[in-house]
Amino acid sequence: MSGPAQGNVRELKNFVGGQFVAGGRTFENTTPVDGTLLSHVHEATREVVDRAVDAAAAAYRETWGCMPVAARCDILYAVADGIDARSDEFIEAECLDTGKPRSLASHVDIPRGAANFRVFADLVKSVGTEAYQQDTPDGAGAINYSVRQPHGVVAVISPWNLPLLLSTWKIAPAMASGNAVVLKPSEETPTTATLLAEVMAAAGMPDGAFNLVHGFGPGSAGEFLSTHPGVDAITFTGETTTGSAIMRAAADSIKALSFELGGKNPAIVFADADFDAALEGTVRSVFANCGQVCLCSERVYVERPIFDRFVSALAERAEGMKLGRPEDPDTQMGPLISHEHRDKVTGYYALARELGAGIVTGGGVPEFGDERDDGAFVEPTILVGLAEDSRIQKEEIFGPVCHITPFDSEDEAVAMANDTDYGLASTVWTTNLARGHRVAQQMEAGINWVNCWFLRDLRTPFGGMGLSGIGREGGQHALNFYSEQKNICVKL
Ligand code: NAD
Ligand code: 6OD
Repeated sequence: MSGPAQGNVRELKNFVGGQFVAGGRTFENTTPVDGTLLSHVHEATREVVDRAVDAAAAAYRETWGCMPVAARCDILYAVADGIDARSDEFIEAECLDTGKPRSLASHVDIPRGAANFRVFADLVKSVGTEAYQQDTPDGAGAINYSVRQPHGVVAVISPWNLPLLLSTWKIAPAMASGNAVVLKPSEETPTTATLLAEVMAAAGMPDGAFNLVHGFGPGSAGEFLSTHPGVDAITFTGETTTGSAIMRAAADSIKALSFELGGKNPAIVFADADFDAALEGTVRSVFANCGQVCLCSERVYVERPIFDRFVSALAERAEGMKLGRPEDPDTQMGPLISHEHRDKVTGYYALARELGAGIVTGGGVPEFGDERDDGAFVEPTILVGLAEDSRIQKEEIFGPVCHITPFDSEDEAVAMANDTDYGLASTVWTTNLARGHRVAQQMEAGINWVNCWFLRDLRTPFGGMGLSGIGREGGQHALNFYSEQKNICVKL
């Protein structure tokens, strides 16, 4: 990590060609819990990004890209073990950078970071390709088969909400497939990415196979990387508008692109649902990680006979939610990622008020009377009464807030749920199994849950429709994206 700069304040450097290197200037990384300074981060200049891409290209050509698969996988397993061995450090760093409760980082973010490496190392060892026998006019026949080849240099550009989980979800399959990687983590959450670089080095990763550049988007490392002619593919997770900018930047050199973008996800609760399970699931799907999971439900549709009961039960749960510091074991919800993001979320609370929404609970900023008042906390909020075409129902807020709308028929619920330009995830709560299948299959979204939420099998296709993204990752789908398939036709 390049050692503490002063007191507990760290100095985070870029990792290029197996070495930690300084950038041009540094920027400050503070915690959203109370504004304390955590680190000075070295912003990668264009020259540092160039060196990272060159180092990755060399590792792809000379070491990592030509290593036998089993040897590559051994190193990836060592990376997973290295994360596990330093799990407490990773958890603490993720909690400080994001403000999320320790229980979340220790049960979800960090174990998934290690699991991502194991899952894709396992998978790549058994990956197959296709073969076809063909008749030819002369009767001799031909055989076609395909082989896989990595792209070369893959840029991974990742967001702040689940920093280690989401970056490793891309780094692991990219590297398992034989690509060298340059990671650009979010400027808001640079710490676990830097720890990962240390783990990579300790695991015996060849120099240059994994590189890390810190910085921002436009005019900084994000733009330098996405416009770089030496980058062959970009895998990006983040806002839809950023995805558009990256797509434009990558257009000139026709880079392969995989995008996991925003969402405005519906949850549909039928009157025949197991009420307690639907309530519990909706509490999670609306408020987990302070509503900052791309899969969170921001639009909840509840069948009219249970509407009032469900709204008051969800409000009661929101009002009882313990907001606090990550290390407090009672904490259920931390702050938002930053004051800037809080301004955006509270701006939507104000808009809801202006539009005449009923604010069932929340709608403001909590007061603690201690140092948390310098943090980016916001109240969990439930809205009702807005039209389906209002901005609140159309735009991604990315905070602990949902709007609840009543419905009278299955068709009406499906139509309202699908009335969005996004298409990432949906959730249906019902005890009628046929209805669960029927409704889930009608959802215009890449990931659809019935009677659960964020239950993941890493082999399944993951990705969004419409404004929510391009392509699918997960399991074989990820390995397909991270390699070029070449067909070979042999006349017999
Ligand atoms: P963001 O788009 O602001 O930033 C993501 C990354 O892109 C950061 O590293 C940022 O520095 C970089 N970046 C910004 N502008 C860039 C540019 N012009 N060129 C290159 N890089 C640039 O997203 P965020 O605020 O960090 O994350 C929240 C968003 O991510 C939400 O919209 C959320 O829905 C989405 N998200 C989607 C998924 C998914 O799987 N679909 C997962 C997590 C988050
Ligand atoms: O679980 C995953 O693999 C995944 N990509 C989750 C995305 C969460 C969005 O914030």
